[in-house]
Amino acid sequence: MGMSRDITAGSHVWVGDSELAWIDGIVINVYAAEAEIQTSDGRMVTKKLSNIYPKDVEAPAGGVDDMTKLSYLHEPAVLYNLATRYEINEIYTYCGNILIAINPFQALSHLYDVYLMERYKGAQLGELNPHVYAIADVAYRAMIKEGKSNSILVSGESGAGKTETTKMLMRYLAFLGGHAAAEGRTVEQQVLESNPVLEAFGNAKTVKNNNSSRFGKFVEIQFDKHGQISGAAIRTYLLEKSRVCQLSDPERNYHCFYLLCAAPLEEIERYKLGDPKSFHYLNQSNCYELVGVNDAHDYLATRKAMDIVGISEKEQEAIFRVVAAILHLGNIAFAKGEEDSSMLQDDESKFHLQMTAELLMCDPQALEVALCKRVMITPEEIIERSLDPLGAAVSRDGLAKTIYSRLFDWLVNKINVSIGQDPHSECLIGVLDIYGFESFKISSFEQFCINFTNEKLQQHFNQHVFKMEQAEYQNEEIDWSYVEFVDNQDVLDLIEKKPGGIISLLDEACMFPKSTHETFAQKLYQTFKDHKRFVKPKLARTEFTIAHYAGEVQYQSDQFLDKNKDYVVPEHQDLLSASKCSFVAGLFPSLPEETAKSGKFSSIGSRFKLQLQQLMDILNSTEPHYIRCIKPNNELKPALFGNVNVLQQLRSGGVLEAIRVKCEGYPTHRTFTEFLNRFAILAPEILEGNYEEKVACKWILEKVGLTRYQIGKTKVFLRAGQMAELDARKGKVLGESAKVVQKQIRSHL
Ligand code: AD9
Ligand code: MG
Repeated sequence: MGMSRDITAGSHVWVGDSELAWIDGIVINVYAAEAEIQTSDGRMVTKKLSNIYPKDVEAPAGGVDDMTKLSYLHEPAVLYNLATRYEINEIYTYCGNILIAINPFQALSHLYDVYLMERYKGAQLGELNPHVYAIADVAYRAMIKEGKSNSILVSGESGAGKTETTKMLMRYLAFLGGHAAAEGRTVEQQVLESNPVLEAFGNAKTVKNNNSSRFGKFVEIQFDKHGQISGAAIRTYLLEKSRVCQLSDPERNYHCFYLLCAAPLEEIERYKLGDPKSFHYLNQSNCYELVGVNDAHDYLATRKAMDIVGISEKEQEAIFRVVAAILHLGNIAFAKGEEDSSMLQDDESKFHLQMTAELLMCDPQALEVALCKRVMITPEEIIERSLDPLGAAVSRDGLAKTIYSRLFDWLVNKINVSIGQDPHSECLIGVLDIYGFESFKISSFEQFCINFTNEKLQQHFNQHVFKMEQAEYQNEEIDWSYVEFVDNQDVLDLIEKKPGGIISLLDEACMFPKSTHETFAQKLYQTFKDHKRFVKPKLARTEFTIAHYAGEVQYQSDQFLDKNKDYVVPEHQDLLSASKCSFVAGLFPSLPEETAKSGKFSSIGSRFKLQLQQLMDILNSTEPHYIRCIKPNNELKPALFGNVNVLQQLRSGGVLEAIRVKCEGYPTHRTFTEFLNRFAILAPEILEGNYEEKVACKWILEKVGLTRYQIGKTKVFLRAGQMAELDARKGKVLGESAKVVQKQIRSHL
């Protein structure tokens, strides 16, 4: 929505630009529905009036630290403000009480000094520069004062800085709620040291981030009645399993594999490891080393962190033995045997099979059978069926993925047990570090789950922003009853409604033996042919598109059925639950007879939905705070601010949506004094009378002829565009008085 009325020759404006998203310029001529503009890089362009936005010529040079201080709250103003600040390393900006954090891609150590922590302690929000510490401080104070739990939701795309931000939040909370002179392992130390442990096993280098978290995380820090940290719980979501056995250049597998290959010689020999290049699970990519990372050092650091979180020496040995076993397992290759069966490819594969069995402490023969054969149980008989080499490789990879994900879950559980929950804690601060909205050329089930998460969080966010706005209106006692609020419930229904939503239909398809992804896709097309948020792309046979709040995403349904089935092959289960190593056996507790034999699948989608609902329940019982991380460029370089890129993230992070919600109501709030300072010139007569500020403001607004504004107890509330109208009027008055002056000057000559 442009603000065409106010645009005249000489107006400073923003116009759309294919490269920069927005560029500023000056209007030269206005025609009926278009204007001719000279852009600041010297071009002449013609644009529709409806696509032209006014530029605030009175905006301060270094930008404003809170978007709500912008006179015109629109997309170009928001973008320009962030860019201006980023240029001078002001990476944090508020948008009301939301913190926007733009990744500096360089160490700004002055921003995180301990003395700064001292300064933020107890400071009012807005008193100091915007900062992560300020948000953590507000959450902590609110918790202490109101005895209510708080949460801090950190979001953003991969590489935007969520995990770094989360760690700063945790450090600051540990600083506030730590035990001053405590010795040994304190709860807060354990909480902090859980980070390197989880990162070693759950992070990997991807194209987008050298230390990308491949799982979602919610850390709940519990406090006692003195405001000291008394316990913690970590919940994780959807670890990316496929990475264990499938890599693409130039990514890496999980850090722990490379760390172990760089372990002290004694361990390397014990596990018969060596160059990472010799392992199939690592050598599918050509990337082995990371710039600035020393795997040998990190291996020891990880062991140390494990000590602190309470993982015993013996357990650590078992953990890394399992990691080594997975590497050997990956090197077992299969060749065609008799008929459709498969056999170990060569002596090398036999060696790796032997090693895998040794490390997992299970029977090598049984391992080979579990990899190459399947038992089929029919009502009449039990049949042993051979797998062909391809099937055996799939079986091997399945086993590797299962072992790894169980290992990860074990670690999370162990850390939780070891840190301990405080049963008496009444208040907590939850910190959420979760994957942001994703849209790839080929988006699959993982993106579907991730984007579902983001829809859920978006709804929570919108409701919160809306509520905060209303609270402000209520405080000022203005009428807001007609301000409408549109949210994304329709997308959520499409995905999670029971019955009938996509997840339900997927589960049905998974239970029905004859379904294929084609029949699943047909079912979706049929069911949702009239759904506003569902699109069948032209010519599509199995793809479908969802119109998410952050944009359309096309999903490829090919692997939805497989990926939704969390199914452990009973042969694998039996093999490992019989391991002589209690640690390994413990990863595979035997299942009740019935579930094991029925082959009934458990749905990842439904389980995830449940987990998400539990998360939302917790979040709903807390006072939320939001941090939106932004990745300013894809080169991961400092001082590069890509407009188009940033805008896309402001959109998918809901910042623009929050602004839309604000714009539905009264996006501009000004105290009476601020308002008069800017606009008294529109009614100079009020300067003569001795009017009350409120009356004076009203006088001006009436004189200008604005209508739908509101006057509160201390502030003027303007609808979108009204500030620009007032400025335009002011410009005219100034122009006229300038003309008068010029005339006078001329007549004097
Ligand atoms: V992912 O979704 O887990 O792939 P994150 O978590 O959003 O992603 P991360 O926190 O890992 O991103 O940040 C990526 C990199 O940006 C870090 O490894 C740092 O090199 C860099 N970074 C992020 N935030 C800061 C910061 N405040 N100061 C300096 C930063 N560097
Ligand atoms: Mg991360």
